[in-house]
Amino acid sequence: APTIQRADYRPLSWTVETVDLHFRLDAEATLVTNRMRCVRNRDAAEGPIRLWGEALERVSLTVDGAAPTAVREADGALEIDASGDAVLVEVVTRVNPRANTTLSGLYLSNGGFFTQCEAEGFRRITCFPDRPDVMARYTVTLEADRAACPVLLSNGNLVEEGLLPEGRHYAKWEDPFPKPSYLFALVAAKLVALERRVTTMSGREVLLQVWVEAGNLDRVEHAMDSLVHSMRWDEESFGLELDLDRFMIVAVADFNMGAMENKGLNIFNTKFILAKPDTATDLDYENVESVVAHEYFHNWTGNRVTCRDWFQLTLKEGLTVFRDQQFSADMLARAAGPEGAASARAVKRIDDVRVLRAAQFPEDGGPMAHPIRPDSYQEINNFYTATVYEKGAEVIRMLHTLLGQEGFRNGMDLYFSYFDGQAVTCDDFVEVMSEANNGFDLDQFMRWYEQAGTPRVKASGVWNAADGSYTLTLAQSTPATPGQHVKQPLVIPVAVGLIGADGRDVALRLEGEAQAGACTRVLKLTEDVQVFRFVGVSAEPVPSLLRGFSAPVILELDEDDARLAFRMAHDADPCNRWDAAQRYAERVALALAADPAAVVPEAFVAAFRTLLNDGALDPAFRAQALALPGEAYLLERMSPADPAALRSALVRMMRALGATLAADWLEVVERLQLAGAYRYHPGDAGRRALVNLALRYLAAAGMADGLALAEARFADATNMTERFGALAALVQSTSPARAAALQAFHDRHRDDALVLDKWFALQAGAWRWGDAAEPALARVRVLLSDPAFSLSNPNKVYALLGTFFRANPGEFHAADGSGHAFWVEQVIALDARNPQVAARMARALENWRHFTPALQASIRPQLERVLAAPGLSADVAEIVGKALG
Ligand code: B3K
Ligand code: ZN
Repeated sequence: APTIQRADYRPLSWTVETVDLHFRLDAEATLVTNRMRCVRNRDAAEGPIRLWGEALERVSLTVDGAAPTAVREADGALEIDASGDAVLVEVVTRVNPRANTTLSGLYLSNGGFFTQCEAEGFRRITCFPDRPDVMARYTVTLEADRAACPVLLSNGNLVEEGLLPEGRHYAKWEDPFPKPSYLFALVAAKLVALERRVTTMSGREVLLQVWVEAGNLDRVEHAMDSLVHSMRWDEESFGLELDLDRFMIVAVADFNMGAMENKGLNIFNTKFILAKPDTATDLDYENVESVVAHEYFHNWTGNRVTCRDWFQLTLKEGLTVFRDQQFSADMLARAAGPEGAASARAVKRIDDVRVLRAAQFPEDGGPMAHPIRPDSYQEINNFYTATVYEKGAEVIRMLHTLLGQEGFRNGMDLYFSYFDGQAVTCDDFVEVMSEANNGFDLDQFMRWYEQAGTPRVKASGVWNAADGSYTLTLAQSTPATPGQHVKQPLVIPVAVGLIGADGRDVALRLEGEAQAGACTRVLKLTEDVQVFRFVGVSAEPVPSLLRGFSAPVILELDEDDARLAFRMAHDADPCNRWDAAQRYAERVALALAADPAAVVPEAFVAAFRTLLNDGALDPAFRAQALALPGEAYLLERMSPADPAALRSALVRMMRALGATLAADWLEVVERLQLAGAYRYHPGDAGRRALVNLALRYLAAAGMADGLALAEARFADATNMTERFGALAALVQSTSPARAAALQAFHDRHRDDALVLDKWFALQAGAWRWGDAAEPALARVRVLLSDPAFSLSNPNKVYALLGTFFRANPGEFHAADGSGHAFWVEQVIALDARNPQVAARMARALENWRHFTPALQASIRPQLERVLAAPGLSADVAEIVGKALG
């Protein structure tokens, strides 16, 4: 596939003002009539009307009612010569929703019709200038069989509906706001809605609906609450109000990603809508809340102001992830109450950092490394990445840190006042932030949009007893990434604290300042190397750097074990306290991986014990701090990466921590067990998380009382968080109760697709605890033929294959290469149905060059086999091509 360059952006010669769409919905042959008023773009070079189309049967095409005089096909687009300033183009196309297994464009799910258009799915529905910089007003008429599809939805307001002959009916929708085609949506299905009427801040009454299949109506309350909370939060935090009379969410079981922010008609993966205590875990509840918020927030950051071209994707995604992170932190803090608020925020921040390190750091260190605003792509769907989303959110967070809460808000206000209703760029956003803050210099800051790779910040400190000064030297560098060999220094906000010997923070005073101020300061690192001198430091301090994870960098600081243990016990910044535990665990894991005979150091276990038994610490925080770092992150830190050696190290650590601290874990379970009805509440969730973690350690160590507890808890659980936590502990152990528990879980939830996804994932992710244990691959193969499994359902694929490929490296990278051969089989099978899903799975091997020579030798021919496969999609070809390139 050709590579598309950001620098090649040109406005279209013709754009679209209004679109009148008519759908005659039919499972195999849907007829789409598209009448659009095309207008000449005075700001662009002269040229033809360009319309993209894909997987369409074109039935007819007229311009101002007549056959067009000149039509050509060029680069996959239709080019039509037209004269004058405006013409009416009518295109009639026929599409086959049933045959559409890509889940992009118009497709069927459980008998209903659904669409997904971002990024380029609209061209699979009709011929159109399918780019985000073409914003038009849409009128949509849907016509379908009334019995099969009683509910007909599209964007905006319902303006007309009625009956038609032969058991059919129709509905007409009008969206008052101009929008790009990627925000178009329709739904025609048999659904029911939970409704709520709320009043917006300006006093308008709006109707909220969450549409699901009738059997799921008992699990939409939480999604609806989340929507109402999101609306309130955006009003209060940003002064942004819902701009429509009606806002709809629809849940669908077959969906490529999490959800989609179509104007007024968000379409969601059921996974991020449905929740009730018996089927959803605390994490599911949290995810529903944040994804509902994310899509809702897009209405302003994404829809009202959208992206000029797809290279600018982080303009809406990084910003909206930042907004949903802030929202979740506020919600958690509010629920936790004044005492627990700070810790609740920190736990949320730690979650976000964990995701960044597990998903984005490896991406930034591999063949797909790209700046948050990429310079080129072959397939845009491959660039909905952790870099664009999560690192993009970190970049916005740094802006927020540099400008302050008020400065950031002023910038947002100005952004909307300038660009409402427009399709703009990341430069526009950063410029407006600067303008709203007295010309705050953000020129160098723009490099965060331009450079790929995770920056390293190397820190060293020297305390001078004679003059009571502490000199901190910070040096930055960013490793080369594909196509980018030379890197310029970035603006890196480094939040710093100094901890005294008593464990308390020292009030900070930089040389030249009149008096000491706060205990945490944000230093601005802008050069390759910079020196900061603190004065009035009467005893040697322990530095605590990058507090709150103030920048998306890797901090390199020489700290011995004792220092890490000290910070684990005393760092006033919870993020850094967690990070100290992670660093200590990482050091132990890498040492154990390098030496099969090595044992877990006692001092490490003791440091864990201190944290575990610190009753002043919120259980949710302890659960975070006592969980070992993720395998994906650790593999990136290992050179060469050896998944089997790492797995053996982690098993030894789990066992040592479980056995040595058995009494402590048991006490935690006893103390923190909750009685009474389930409620989704951060305090309760934290307790459940720590109890589940305790069971994990106890079970891993094979402690009889721990296993008995897990079995009892599994049997008696009254909610999914406890039931699944206990089951996970049993599965990750040598317990003989393992198989029966899995079976019981399956039987109890056999009709529940989302719960079965958990059941698939748990088995695909299982480690091997005993010598006799079955390899995960053998189990995965069996589960592939389970009647509940389907390669056509993305959630199933992510649960079974995604977990095995991406979350079980110790098993996937088995030395005999069986996992790699299986990967080829599955990627090719998936690619024939759904290239986007296949490409996601393909990414599991992209960092193969970090592995041991033996694994590289096993993987390379498999990558080559995929690349040579006939009919390979552009999606997978780009991933595998870059991996081999
Ligand atoms: N904007 C969509 C993602 C679309 C992905 C297309 N491959 C969901 C979101 O980020 O909110
Ligand atoms: Zn988004």
